[in-house]
Amino acid sequence: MKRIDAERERRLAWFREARFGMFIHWGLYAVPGGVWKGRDVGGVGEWIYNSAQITVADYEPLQQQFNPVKFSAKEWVATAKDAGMRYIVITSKHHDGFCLWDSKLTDWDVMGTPFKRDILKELAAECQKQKIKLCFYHSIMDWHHPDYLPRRGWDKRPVAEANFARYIAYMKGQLKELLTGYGPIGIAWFDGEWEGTWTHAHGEDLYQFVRALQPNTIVNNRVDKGRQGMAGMTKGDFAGDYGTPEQEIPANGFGEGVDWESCMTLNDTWGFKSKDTNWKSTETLLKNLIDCASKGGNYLLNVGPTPEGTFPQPIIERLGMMGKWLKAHGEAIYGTQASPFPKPLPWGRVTRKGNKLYLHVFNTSQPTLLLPGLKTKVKSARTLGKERISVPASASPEGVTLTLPESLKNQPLPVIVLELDGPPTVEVSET
Ligand code: JFZ
Repeated sequence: MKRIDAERERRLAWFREARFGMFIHWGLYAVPGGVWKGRDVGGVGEWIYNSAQITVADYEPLQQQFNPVKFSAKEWVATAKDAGMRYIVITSKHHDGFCLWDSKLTDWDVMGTPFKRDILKELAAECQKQKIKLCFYHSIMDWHHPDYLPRRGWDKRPVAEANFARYIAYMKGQLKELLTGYGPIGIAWFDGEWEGTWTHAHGEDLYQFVRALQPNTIVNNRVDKGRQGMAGMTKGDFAGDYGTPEQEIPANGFGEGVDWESCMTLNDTWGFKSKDTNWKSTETLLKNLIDCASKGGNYLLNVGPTPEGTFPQPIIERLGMMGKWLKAHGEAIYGTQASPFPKPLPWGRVTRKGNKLYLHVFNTSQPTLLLPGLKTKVKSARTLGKERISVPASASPEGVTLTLPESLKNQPLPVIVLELDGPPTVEVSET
């Protein structure tokens, strides 16, 4: 039985409509950019404190080196908007505990750097101006705070005085700053919940705490203990509004009412790494976005800005091209529902809006496309775009077969719009 929760439907409406967001991992780790004492440290950039087993005393001087003079909230937000992204999730605080805003509760923040500007304030103002949702990633795990437990093995600061309850009070105080001083916040995106000190009771409490401060804020499932590994979905009765697959897209959707968002990197790191040039192609990125939408989920694509405060050029190029595709094909992404076919089709992906199906053709080299088991009558089939080329369709016991127009053969990721006589009915054959 599906629980119909009108409040939840209303609160998640923008998230379902959006389909595409920008993740930003930015902090002190951008300064070493994956290199510590001349050594290329393995792993993701934002984990360098952990991967290179740096002590707090050796990590702290990075604060004096953080001076991103080229940072422009206006440009960042414009880049996200032009890419067709509908929300931004930025690290207010990552695992190293460093805060990108002016926090009254610590000096381990951006005001203690030579830059001395409240980055989140500037972004909040720009997001409101350019009409895009601002969201915060906030790490529960904190390698820097003296009250956080457990300590890393090489961290020799005495633990006797550490008090985890006091750490939670600190974290809540900071969330209060973030949820009361920066306008409407779309999502509170928690992380680091896997640590042994964090319990289900903590998760429930933190979820309610956020909802009480901003009733419309969506909270991801990493607030609590229900997430099942990298696949990211919650099993059991745990807090959190949606699932968070990481670096993967589920094989199939989960049906209506189960919300999720796959977060993925553009290269192989979240936080900036100077030597990581393994950029995914625009085609791959767009296919990922389409794949997520076809399964009823969102795509949260990560950017790791440089220590100067800019987006690496390969990112700008790819986001620009994605935006171009979305300008022409956005109708087939935003506000769509999952495909009515239970599994991805071999030639591409399908999204749906009411009685319309959008066929995203990944493989344009085959002469026909089969929509297996589709029983609803096709009223019209045309390409999405100015030309509106008509596409021949014929029904058979197997389903509906479309003949791919010659002109689509060398187009990157074309979309065909089917108008059906009613809501799609798909008969699944058991094989
Ligand atoms: C987490 C962070 O540690 C990482 O730095 C980044 O912010 C990413 C979006 O989220 O990464 C994880 C989280 C969970 C697992 C692995 C990496 N896990 O459950 O195996």
